[in-house]
Amino acid sequence: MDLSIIIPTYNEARKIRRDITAAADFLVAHMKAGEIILADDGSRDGTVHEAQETPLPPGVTLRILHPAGHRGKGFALRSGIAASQGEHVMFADSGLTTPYENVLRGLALIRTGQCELAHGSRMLPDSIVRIPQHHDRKISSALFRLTLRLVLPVPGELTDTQCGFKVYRGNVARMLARECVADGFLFDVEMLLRAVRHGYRVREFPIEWSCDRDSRITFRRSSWPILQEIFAVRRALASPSDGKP
Ligand SMILES: Nc1nc2c(ncn2[C@@H]2O[C@H](COP(=O)(O)OP(=O)(O)O)[C@@H](O)[C@H]2O)c(=O)[nH]1
Ligand SMILES: [Mg+2]
Repeated sequence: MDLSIIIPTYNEARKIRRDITAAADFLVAHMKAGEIILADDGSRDGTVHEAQETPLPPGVTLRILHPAGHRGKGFALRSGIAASQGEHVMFADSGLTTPYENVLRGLALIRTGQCELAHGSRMLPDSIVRIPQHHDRKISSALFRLTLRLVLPVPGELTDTQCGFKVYRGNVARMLARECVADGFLFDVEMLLRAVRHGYRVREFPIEWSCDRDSRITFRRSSWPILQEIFAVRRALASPSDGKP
């Protein structure tokens, strides 16, 4: 299995068919064998039903994880990574904000031994932003990045830790995800910090990106949980028992 594609979803019934079809087409065109894992999280709008009804080409498998209750994007991604079998594991937000082909650059970095984690970035000179974020979201993202860097040792050279398009060496991702504690949007930052701590290498690759303004994040409702999670990750990393089974 070359690649596992994980799509985290929370109430994405309107988009999920297009996501799955695009992911499956990509796997058929570029991989010998691949799987799609829907990491759902208690969606109540029929996301799972829509996913089950999406036709798949031969050779592509779709696994649907939908535990009872709602735990957050990070929890869903952790479950998706634990269930994955790919030599490489990627995740991509619902909504096709970045074409799947873009991951080939990240995979090339891993396959040529340049890194174990490859992050899509919207901020590199070769990145293409087709539809930019609204000003209010730009401001909240900038505040988030500033807070993150004040509280956690995020490597200074990384330009876009929050991009929802990342690919990992599969066995490394499965090991790191087992250690992670973040249930929410801090999950990929925690993966990154744990990777650095273990001596794994992280590289960025440029992506094409179109902002999807239909978001589950709102400044009013999401800021406080995200802030709490930043400190929860800091505490977990500082704990003497961290990483021990
Ligand atoms: N499983 C799960 N997925 C989530 C949750 N919140 C958001 N997502 C998914 O994560 C991806 C990015 O979320 P989105 O709200 O678009 O965030 P934004 O792109 O940063 O504005 C989408 O695929 C969402 O469906 C959640 O609580 N659980
Ligand atoms: Mg989005």
